[in-house]
Amino acid sequence: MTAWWRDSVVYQVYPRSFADSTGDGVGDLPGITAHLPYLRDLGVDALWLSPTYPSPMADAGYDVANYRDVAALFGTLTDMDDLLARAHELGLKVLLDLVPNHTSDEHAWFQAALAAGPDSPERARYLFRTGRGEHGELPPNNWHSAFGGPAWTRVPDGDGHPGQWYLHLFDARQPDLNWENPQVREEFHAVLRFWLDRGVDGFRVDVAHGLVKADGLPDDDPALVALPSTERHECGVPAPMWDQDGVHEIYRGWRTVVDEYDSPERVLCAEAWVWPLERFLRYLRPDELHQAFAFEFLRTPWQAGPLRAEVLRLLAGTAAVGTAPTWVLSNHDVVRHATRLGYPAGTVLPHGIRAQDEQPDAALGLRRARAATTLMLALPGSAYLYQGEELGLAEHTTMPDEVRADPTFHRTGGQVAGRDGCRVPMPWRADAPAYGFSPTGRSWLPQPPTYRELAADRQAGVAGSTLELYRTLLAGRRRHALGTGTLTELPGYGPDVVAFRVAGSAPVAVLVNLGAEPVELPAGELLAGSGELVEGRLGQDCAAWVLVEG
Ligand code: ISL
Repeated sequence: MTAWWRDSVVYQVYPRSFADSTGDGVGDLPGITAHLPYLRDLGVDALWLSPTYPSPMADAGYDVANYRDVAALFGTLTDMDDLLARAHELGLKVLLDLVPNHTSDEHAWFQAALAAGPDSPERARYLFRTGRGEHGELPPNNWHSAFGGPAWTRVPDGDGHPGQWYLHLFDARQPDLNWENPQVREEFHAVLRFWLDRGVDGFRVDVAHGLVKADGLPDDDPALVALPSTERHECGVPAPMWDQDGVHEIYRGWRTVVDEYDSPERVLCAEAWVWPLERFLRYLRPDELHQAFAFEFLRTPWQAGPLRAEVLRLLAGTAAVGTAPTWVLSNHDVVRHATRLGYPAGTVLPHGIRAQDEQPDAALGLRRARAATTLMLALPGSAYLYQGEELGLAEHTTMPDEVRADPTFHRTGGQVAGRDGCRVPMPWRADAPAYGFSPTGRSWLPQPPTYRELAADRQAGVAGSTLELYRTLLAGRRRHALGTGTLTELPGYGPDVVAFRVAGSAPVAVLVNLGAEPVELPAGELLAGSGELVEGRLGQDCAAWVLVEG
């Protein structure tokens, strides 16, 4: 029997913004539990919760102060147990977000490290170093934080004078752990067990490519060190802080722990921004992580050739290591695909969009986003959805700077808008306060007025709505076992058409038309379409599934 995760559709819940049960304007665990039937009816197999641990929230919870509890803002451990129990009752699996690269500066270990001083065992759990320069006044190396600014912060010594520096690949409030230290390794095995024993079905692994750093923390190439992190990965020159060979031994250890829990099987999914493909596939070897997000698919421009090539490339690559791809189009770190695709193909988007930036063509973006999802959900492998994409939510592209919370915005002195625009609270009911997100109408980030028409209650049961399209696709995918199917190219279509035959329990033709010329559909039953047909033919930026003859 195929393992459940091989073809599962996982829905990412961003807890702050899903559903607020208390009225404080921030989503919480009881809010999520109350909406689990919605997820069951949508037709997903599992949910992944972005972090809900106690945290000072310097990076929206990706700065964990205690790995074995729940933040009061989100509820209690009992609320988590209730969520797990209810989800399982409804046949939904639950993944948590594990953040192993760094802790919060409020974690007891970091506080102890500050108090203990240089050369102590407490500091050896992190990456403290003496600075360069005559008085140690310069950072130990030239690395940059992924959020902007230097990757090092200096702390005072016991006598109040400037002392050592510590490494943080992200915010200064997210000190990197030292994964060469056996205590760190043991601690994370124990954390995995803590949650697996409570019934959690797996973990998404944050920054999975970052845990091990090159020996001696050498300078990065000065010409490359300041590149935005994705470009730094792509440039083909190995970086001393990412994708080091030593990281794989850690995952082999985790796999052993996770494999002790086999009924049901538990899963580990890597967030690993790693190029080229051969390096990426190493994370997916049979004794390492089960899944790793296909970010290269997410980044593929809306053009038939590149899309076709990326699908085939990733299917072949993952097959070579005995697994299948993990497709994704949106998450809490990237501009939502309904907005991304509303720009001309190949536009290099800034990290977040502001009112003064060029605005997307919203209708075009939504049309293409629906087509992109129609393609994705037909593909063999697993797929991750990000909350709100099933409503066709766009990025909030005109949010006032005063309300921004992403440390990227603040660390770059406002140069980079950051990720708040994709993290806006969900609209559930068009006519309720905060569109049904919160009983008091409060909302930690403002919702744009366009969310009203997109509210879930406006779309449920409405033929042709984005919500109903997702439901149709998810039901069809399940019925025809597309996730475990085999994919071949369908011959006979022009260069602007992506055309595949996916043979699950029955053969389904999947077509995406990226050209201006309408395209004839193959004979068979039309199972789903992302847009209206033009005289029976598939229009531009539309996709369809047709159940074809054996
Ligand atoms: O490529 C990158 C660095 O190599 C980045 O894209 C990085 O992997 C990404 O920003 C990591 O994101 C994750 O960890 C961050 C957190 O802010 C994000 O929300 C989370 O998804 C720090 O924990």
